[in-house]
Amino acid sequence: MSSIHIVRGSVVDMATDAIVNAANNSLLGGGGVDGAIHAAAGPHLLEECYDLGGCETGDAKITKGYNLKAKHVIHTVGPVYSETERDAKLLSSCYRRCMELAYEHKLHSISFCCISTGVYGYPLQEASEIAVKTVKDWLAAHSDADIDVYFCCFNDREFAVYNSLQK
Ligand code: AR6
Repeated sequence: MSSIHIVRGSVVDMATDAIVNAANNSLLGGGGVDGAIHAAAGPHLLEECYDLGGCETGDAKITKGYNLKAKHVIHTVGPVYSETERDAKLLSSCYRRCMELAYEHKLHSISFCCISTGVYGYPLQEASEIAVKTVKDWLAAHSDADIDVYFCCFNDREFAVYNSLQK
């Protein structure tokens, strides 16, 4: 039986089977949550990322978690907000691909940060609606899945927006 939770805190600290990194196409680190995850995981994460050969926008790739509390990191690349129809498709694809990877690897818990809503400029309200709808739809289509999903809100604004969606 799967479940969805909204929590206030950093995805970096989550002791779930996987945490989701909002990465860039190189998968070789960056700022924001990407920098924080690599700093906490240690240098072996970057070594594994070198062998992945990057990642397309809307896709995701999985690595080990190294020094993190999480066993795995699922690296996904959200769209840079462009005010075109592609944005929503690509962002939705990120969430779907992360859920697929979690399922394929038989993981039972996954923590998402708010992909694309920082440096990549995706408006938080729109992005949060896509995040929650995509995950709900995916879980509805996979009733055999047993995955607890955590949406990690790094600041008060994210937490308020995600909580307002539940009503
Ligand atoms: N710890 C935890 N969460 C954070 C942190 C942190 N230190 N910093 C930001 N967040 P962002 P994006 C949350 O900007 O918009 C990187 O350089 C933030 O509140 O990290 O997808 C990559 O390499 C938000 O919920 O990612 C890419 O180049 C979420 O993390 C680019 O930024 C995503 O914000 C990706 O931009």
